Amino acid sequence: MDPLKQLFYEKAQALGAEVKALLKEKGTAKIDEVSLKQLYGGARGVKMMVWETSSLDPHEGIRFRGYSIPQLRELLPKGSGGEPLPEGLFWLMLVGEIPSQEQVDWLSAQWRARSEVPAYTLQMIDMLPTDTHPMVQFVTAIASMANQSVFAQRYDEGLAKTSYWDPFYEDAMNLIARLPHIAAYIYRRSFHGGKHIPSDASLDWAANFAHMLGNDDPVFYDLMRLYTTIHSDHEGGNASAHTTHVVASTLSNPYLAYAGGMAALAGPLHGLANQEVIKWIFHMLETLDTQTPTKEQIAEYVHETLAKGQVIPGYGHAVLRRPDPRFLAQKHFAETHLKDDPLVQVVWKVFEVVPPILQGLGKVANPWPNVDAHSGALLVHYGITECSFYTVLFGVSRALGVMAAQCWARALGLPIERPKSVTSQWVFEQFG
Ligand code: HAX
Repeated sequence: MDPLKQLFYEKAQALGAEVKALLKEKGTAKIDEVSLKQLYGGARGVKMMVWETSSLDPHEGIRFRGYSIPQLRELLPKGSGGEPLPEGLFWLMLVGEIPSQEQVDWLSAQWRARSEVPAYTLQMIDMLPTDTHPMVQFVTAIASMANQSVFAQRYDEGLAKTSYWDPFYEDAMNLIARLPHIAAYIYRRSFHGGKHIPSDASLDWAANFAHMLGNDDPVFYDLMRLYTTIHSDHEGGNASAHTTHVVASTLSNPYLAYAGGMAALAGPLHGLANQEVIKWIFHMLETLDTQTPTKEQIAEYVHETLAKGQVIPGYGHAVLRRPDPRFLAQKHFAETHLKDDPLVQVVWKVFEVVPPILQGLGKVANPWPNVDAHSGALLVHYGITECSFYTVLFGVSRALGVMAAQCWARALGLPIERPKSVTSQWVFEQFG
């Protein structure tokens, strides 16, 4: 058994035994109540799922196994430019321990060894019209690999429930290893005439992804390391994670589960917001006919957007009640590497203008920027100008957390997810 799998197995056995004992003793203890507002309001705040890899505090932001993003930037093994290696975060999320450089190097090599995408998947991508939205190509490509699922094959042969976690881990590792290659393939065929760039075996997972996209600037390598670290997980309730969790709970194979999650990420209220932000900014600059709008001009444009009944993309959050630490991490990166970039400066000005306006509406629970408010400007600076691709980048990263969490779901033997629904008639009978 490989060293990461062995460590995961030991940790999972130990926690599994503790959970079993707790459920036996206190299984009927109440942890939450549900209000009518939550019933009709997207189940905000309802505690109904176990997710081991990260936890989101409304005021502090995301913590991965208890570590904040600034702590991860300090403690995880780093790439050449000083940003954390996403390999280290995956290790941390899976087994709860900060890995050594040697362990991270082992994981980079593992993913390299597992990275070959089936030829038929690439051919299938090539069958789609080149103007197919990159997220549609991404979802289709992921689903197409389902017939290579080790989990599905072993299940078919007759797999004991206590062993579900094992082939799930194999699929998770293979999927994560392949995603940058699939994403780069989609990018190069959609926007660079199908001129693909071979992988570089000397590079870590994120740097190789940057390389295959077509930019070998070491600072861009570092941006991709940071980007894929901070987008990796946001506890279990967000739509892409939750969808993956529900689909995987049916024992549908990990590729299909992740394709389902990516379909959820493709919505504009979720991951597609990174595309929408940059489109909104470019439209604003075009409408105002300037690259350096004043705060007053931005405010006027924000009011126009709201008057049309639209949301300001990149602002607001279902859980967070402060500026997203993932936004701040990207801002910090920009301050270090590209503070004079005009588009970055527009993003910062929007950050000054939007929150008080949203606050003034009196209904927006969180007027602050989320992760998607900053990423586009960074990507444009490094030549990734095609904003319809941005959610694919997010999707490559999100696999790290979601797949690690699903390894835990199988190891803990979590059952098929099946909450209770009620009709409005029932509601009125009870409360009308
Ligand atoms: N602009 C304008 N209005 C907003 C708003 C925004 N950015 N954010 C919330 N509101 C409005 C809601 O539309 C809602 O209005 P109605 O009562 O008229 O329907 C009201 O404020 C209350 O909503 P909320 O409780 O503050 O927010 P929700 O939990 O319902 O929704 C969203 C959270 C993220 C979906 C929401 O803030 C939004 O639509 N933001 C813009 C899109 C966006 O940036 N999405 C990405 C979020 C992060 C993420 O998942 N990334 O992948």
